[in-house]
Amino acid sequence: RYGWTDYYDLNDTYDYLRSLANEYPDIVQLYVGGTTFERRDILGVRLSYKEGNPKIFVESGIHAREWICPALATWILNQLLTSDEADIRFIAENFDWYVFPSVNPDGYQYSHTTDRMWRKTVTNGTVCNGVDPNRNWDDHWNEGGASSDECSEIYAGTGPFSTVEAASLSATIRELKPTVYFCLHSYSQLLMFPYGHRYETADNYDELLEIGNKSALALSQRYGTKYVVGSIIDAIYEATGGSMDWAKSKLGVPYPFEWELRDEGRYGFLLPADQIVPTALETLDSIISILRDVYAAL
Ligand code: 0X9
Ligand code: ZN
Repeated sequence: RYGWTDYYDLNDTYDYLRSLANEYPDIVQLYVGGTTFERRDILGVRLSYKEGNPKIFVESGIHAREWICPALATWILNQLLTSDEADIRFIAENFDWYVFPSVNPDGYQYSHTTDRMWRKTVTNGTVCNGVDPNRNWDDHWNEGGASSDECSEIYAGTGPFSTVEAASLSATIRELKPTVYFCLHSYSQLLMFPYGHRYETADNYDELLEIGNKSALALSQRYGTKYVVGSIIDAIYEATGGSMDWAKSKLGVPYPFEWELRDEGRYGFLLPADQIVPTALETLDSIISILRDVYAAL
């Protein structure tokens, strides 16, 4: 019943992960990445074909209303497990994948049941509900492009890692120490890398820009979809306390990339479900390009 011609809620998404772990027990295991305000698990899977691979962490759905992200994350898992294309076999078998389709599960469920345009976590705030989980990480926390106003869409929380979601997920990422960190967001068609602040540029900025430009070219070749490539602050805007900045600066993850997926605003967060598969196909082209370059550089 789960598929990619429609969007699915949290329970269906988690059931799909459980079905993969049942169907492919030697390759896929369930992996709890953290917990939430409403006591849900941040559920993901580990996918590994052999020992000793570099790790990829896929953080999807940190913003609740960006529904294309969980759909893309599960589509990628299905491809890694079932495709016989050489490029896909290569990335499946030469990396260990830790994929978390919805790292804001309370918010994702709330966006299905109550408010389709919900972005933040769910909390019982005194005045307003929720924290922007992509402003709550311990790197230049609340130093620009974030807000101390509980009612703001970019509310940073009461301090770095004040949310159980970011605190618990960051502990898992710290333990894993991935080589590659992918963030999935929508929308705007951007491919970004750190940083979202003006205090420094990434130590391997030139390499990330080159890999990113090649990747956006690969993405465009399927349907002509255009992506803008750059650091967060250059490509989109100043945004501090984001997960990818933390992964780069505090963990030293060498290859962090973040997609703002389709579209450019015609449908925005309400991207029609018939664009899930085309979006996924072109984004996988982009991912393959990055991972070919990363593999060559390691
Ligand atoms: O504002 C955001 O969090 C992201 N855009 S979105 O429309 N998906 O909300 C961009 C954030 C830039 N990324 C980081 N600061 N890591
Ligand atoms: Zn987002």
